[in-house]
Formats: sequence, structure tokens, C-alpha cells
Amino acid sequence: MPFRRTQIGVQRPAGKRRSLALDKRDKFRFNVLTSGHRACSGCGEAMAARMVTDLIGPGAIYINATGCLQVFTTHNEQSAWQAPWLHSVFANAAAVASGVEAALSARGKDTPVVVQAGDGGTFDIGLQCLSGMIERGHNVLFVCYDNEAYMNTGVQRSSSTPHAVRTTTSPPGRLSEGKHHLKKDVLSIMAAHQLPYAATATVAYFPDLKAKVEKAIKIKGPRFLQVLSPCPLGWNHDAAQTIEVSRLAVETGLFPLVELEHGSVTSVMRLAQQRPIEDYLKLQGRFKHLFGSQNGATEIRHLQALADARIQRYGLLDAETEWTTDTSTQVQRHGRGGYAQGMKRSST
Ligand SMILES: Cc1ncc(C[n+]2csc(CCOP(=O)(O)OP(=O)(O)O)c2C)c(N)n1
Ligand code: SF4
Ligand SMILES: [Mg+2]
Repeated sequence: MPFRRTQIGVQRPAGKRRSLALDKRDKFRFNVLTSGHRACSGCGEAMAARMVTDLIGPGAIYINATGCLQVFTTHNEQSAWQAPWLHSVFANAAAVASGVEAALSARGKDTPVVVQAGDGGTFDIGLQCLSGMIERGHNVLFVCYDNEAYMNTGVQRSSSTPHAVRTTTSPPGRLSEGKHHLKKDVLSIMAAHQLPYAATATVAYFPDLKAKVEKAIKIKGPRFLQVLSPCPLGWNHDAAQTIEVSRLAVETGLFPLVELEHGSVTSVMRLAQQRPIEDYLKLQGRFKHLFGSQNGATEIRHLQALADARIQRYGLLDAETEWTTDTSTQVQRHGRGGYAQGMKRSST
């Protein structure tokens, strides 16, 4: 009997298509990103995308840049998406979303338009389209699932990859301790556009992520959400520790959870205490080469200094926080091995 393959995990006889309305009524079982897709086990991006899209719901139009999320959810004639979903090319998701939003607007509709992209599709190849979308004021929510490398094509470094990380294109060896360059501060680039809303979130803090998605979806105009999404394959951590790794990124100060409105910081998640950076690094094979050598120890100190500088910048340990957009509090790296300032740990 011929089968219609429209939804992953469900093969039904042609002509007997399960109604989406039926799924939506069963609110305890309905997921915009449904089960049966091909993500690796413990994939932080799959978790993040399920959380975000379930909070927004099936009434939005989703535009997906090329990347792991697109590939593992739409394998050859199948789709795990139970909502209108469009695949753009790697670079132009924000431009496609701009067109979708303009067309909807011309027809008097305010259907939410949501972009989903990896860090490569956001920080690197998608950046100019994203910048244009924001500058033109399109009513679009752009969600970046930041797993800090080009995972879909085999873990190549991106401008989101932190320094000293092992990737297939930044292998540690005699002359190097992994990636030479710092992770790009994409949130500050967004802030420079003075867009209505920008925030960071991660899978370990669901209530925080929920509040931010719910807020973002209500705001009009361009909005940006950067969701740190650990990748067991590329980060080389235990698939059961995705949430722990995500939590430690926040607790060490490396990935602050913040909100910005019109370019200014409006809220931060404060830390009760700062965890040492080693607690985060030692769970991940991508940092393994740093342990046991003098050069590696230097890079660990650099990573600690970065975390300290972010804590200081956003006042994450202060009872009374004064936020600053002064980038001089950031650690600046000049060439290989040298940092101009911020090398001292303020606290651990
Ligand atoms: C113009 C162009 N260059 C390269 C590729 C190959 N490519 C597809 S996905 C991808 C990496 C995606 O990385 P990211 O956006 O971080 O998403 P992830 O897979 O990590 O979730 C690359 C290099 C492409 N599809 N188009
Ligand atoms: S490679 Fe990483 S991002 Fe891609 S599906 Fe696997 S765990 Fe998820
Ligand atoms: Mg990526």
C-alpha cells in the first residue's frame, strides 16, 4: 500500500492524512517540533527549538536557515514540523523572513514570523541579512541556536566558537591551543542596532527562556534571541549532561543571561556565586587539550578572565547592578597569546 510521508514518525495510508486540528486539541501531546526527527541524543539545539516553538505555537510562520535543525527535522520528503515552515538558504533567512512579513503586512495580517538559525547562519554568513532586517524594522523574531560551531557540516569553527576550542578547523597541536580568536559578541552588534528587544537564554533555565520568548513574541518590530545550545557531538560532552553544561556556562559567567531594550540592558540574571571556569571546561572534550600543559593553563586563565569580565560588565554578582555598555571592561585579545587587560580574576 502506498504511504504518504509527510510527518516524521507517522506513516499513514495515502489519503488518510491525520488532521493538524486534532493534534492541536490534544494540548498535552502536541509539539510544533514533533518526535521522530534525527537529532543526536542530548542535542541542545533540538531541546531549545522544541521549547521555543512550543511557546510560540503552530500559528506562526517559521523560516529556517540551513543547518543542523533544518537537516535533522526535514529528512527527505519528511518533516517534523507541525506548523508552516520554510527552508531558506544558509545566508538569507532574515531576508526571506522580511519578504514573508512584508507580504503578510500588505494583506493586513499580523501572523508572527520567526527565523531559526544556527550561529553560522547568524554571526557569520547571515549577519548582513539580519542587520538589514533589523535596520528596516521588520516585525520578525530572529532566534539563534548558538552551538558555537558549524555542526551540520562536521564541527568547523565559526566566529561564535570561543577561543582555545578544538574544532576540525582549529585543531590543537604544536603551534596552537585550538581556535586563536575570541567569540564574537553578537549581542553587542544587535544592541548597536537599538532594536526593540534582544536577549540571551539557554536550555538549563526554562522559566527564564519562557519569559523571554513570551515577551519577545508580543513586542512589535525586529527582535533577537540568542539561545546557547550545547552540542554533545561538537562539544564532546556526555549526552546526558547537556543541561548541566548549559547551566555551568551561566554559573561561570561565560554566558550571561540578559535582556536589552532599544540597545540598553534592562535585566540580568544575577548569580548567587561564581563557579570556576574549570568546572565548565572539564565536562567537554573540546577543551581537553588545555589540561596538563603550561600553554593550556594560560588559555584556561584567559577563559577565566573573559568570564570575570562579563560578570563585571553586567554586574552579575552585585546586589545593586549598574549596567555599562563600555566595552573597555571586556577582555581584548591582541594576536596570539596576548591580552591587553582584564586578566585578573575578580572572584571565583
Ligand atoms: C553558501 C553556503 N555555504 C556553505 C554551506 C554548507 N553549510 C550548510 S549548514 C552549514 C553550517 C551550519 O552551521 P550553523 O549555522 O552554526 O548551524 P548548526 O549546524 O551548527 O546548527 C554549512 C557550512 C551552505 N549550505 N551554503
Ligand atoms: S551535531 Fe550537535 S547540533 Fe547537530 S544534531 Fe547533533 S547534537 Fe544537535
Ligand atoms: Mg552552529
